[in-house]
Amino acid sequence: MRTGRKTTRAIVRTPGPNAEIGLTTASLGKPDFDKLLEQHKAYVEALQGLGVQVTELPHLPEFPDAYFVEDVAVLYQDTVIITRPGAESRRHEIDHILGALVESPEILTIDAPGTVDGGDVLIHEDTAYVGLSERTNLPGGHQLKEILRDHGLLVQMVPVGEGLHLKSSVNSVPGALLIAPDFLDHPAFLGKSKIPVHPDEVYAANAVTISDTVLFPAGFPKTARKLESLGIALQFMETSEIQKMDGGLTCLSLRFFD
Ligand code: CIR
Repeated sequence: MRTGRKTTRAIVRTPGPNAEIGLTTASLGKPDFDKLLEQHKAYVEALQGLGVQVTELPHLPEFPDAYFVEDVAVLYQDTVIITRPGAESRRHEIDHILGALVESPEILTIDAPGTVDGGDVLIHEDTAYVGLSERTNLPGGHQLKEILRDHGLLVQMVPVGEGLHLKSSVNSVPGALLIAPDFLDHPAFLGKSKIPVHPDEVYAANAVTISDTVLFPAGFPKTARKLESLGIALQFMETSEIQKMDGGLTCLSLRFFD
């Protein structure tokens, strides 16, 4: 199945040995650093294997969560919106991403008192869904709404409730939204084609589409079978160490499309 959106370029950041002191609500134990590096490397190789030009930034000793690079910017066409991350400990990660984005024709910012994490922003077809969460507040959501509306997108606000970010629960796959059961009936998604993840496999909603292939977390066979039966190509990624830090496959990269 084709999406028509080719992923051309991505920015990632290598995790550092300080990853274990990052923020997390998961009770899955500390990540094994070597394994985390291995899983991250496999992710980068998967992107490259799918024809994506990857810029890999070095780890930041003072910011243990900075490899969740998606949270510091929202990319749409030629516009970059530098966010204002909701967690105080992550706020200054933005100072270290600008260098990789300076060539973008338009760079905008989210300003105080607004907060936005990129993990709360999902662009699917003609609509931007903005999750209101513990990280993205209403003032931040409104600033983003104005910007994205000016860029021709419809914007829908979605209260996130449980879960860290909107994209912990809803993501774009070819032809549909891959969506956790709790979000299925939300009016924001009315009329959209939806593929529910199996109720036992809610983490599997955090999958990322690269051109026409979905990078999909290994270990969620019921949802995987459903996607494959619909003709969606999956590439399985190990995510055990990333999960321990509340992360998923979307948050490991900032992605540009043609
Ligand atoms: C955090 O709590 O900020 C990180 N430990 C995990 C961020 C995951 N980001 C994402 O899902 N977009």
